[in-house]
Amino acid sequence: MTTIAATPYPWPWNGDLRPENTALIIIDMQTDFCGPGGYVDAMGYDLTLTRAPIEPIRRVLAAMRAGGYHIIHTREGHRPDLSDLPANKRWRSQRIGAGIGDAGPCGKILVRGEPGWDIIGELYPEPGEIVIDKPGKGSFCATDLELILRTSGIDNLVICGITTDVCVSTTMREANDRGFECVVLSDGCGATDKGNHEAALKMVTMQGGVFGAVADSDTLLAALP
Ligand code: C5J
Repeated sequence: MTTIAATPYPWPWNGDLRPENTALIIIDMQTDFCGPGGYVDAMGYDLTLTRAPIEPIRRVLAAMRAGGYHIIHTREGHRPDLSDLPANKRWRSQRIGAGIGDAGPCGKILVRGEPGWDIIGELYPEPGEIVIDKPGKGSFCATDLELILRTSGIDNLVICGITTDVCVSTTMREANDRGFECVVLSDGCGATDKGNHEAALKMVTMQGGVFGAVADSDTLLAALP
């Protein structure tokens, strides 16, 4: 029986924490969300907020790779012909001056295969690690993530990445509804707004852990079997 000292309960609920049944899922650590010239930069947000989790994730990724845990990366992005880009999503991004599919300093914003869409070098997937390409905020929508998790016998998800209040939160909620046991790393995620980051983490812990639990990366690393 192994648990980590998470809030609001020792995680996972049943103490069954093993490399075989546990995955680290790193959400959207792409240049478009945390690099100069990318989508978040074009919208005018402070990149230090979305870059803050890089180092904590790097340490957790190294430890979980070494421990033989499942490693899953996600990328938000659209087909080059934009056939999977809803018109309202495109319109809203254009309104804020960062049109998805439009040319920018890192190539076409949030388009698969473009430099800005790629995962940052510090956290780049190793050969054999699962990479999920998703057109939306949640990692389960229009992807094969659930099939992969069930086929691999994964019950527990350690979730990190960006942004806390959007793709991390949506993915955690989707996973929780499907019966997966989730913990989100408080210093392993970040948002374009500090208040939203804090609120999104707080929401996880209400109602006894309505979406799972919250822990920081040092606490996870200290307890990881
Ligand atoms: C956003 C994300 N914020 N990865 N995507 O549009 O959170």
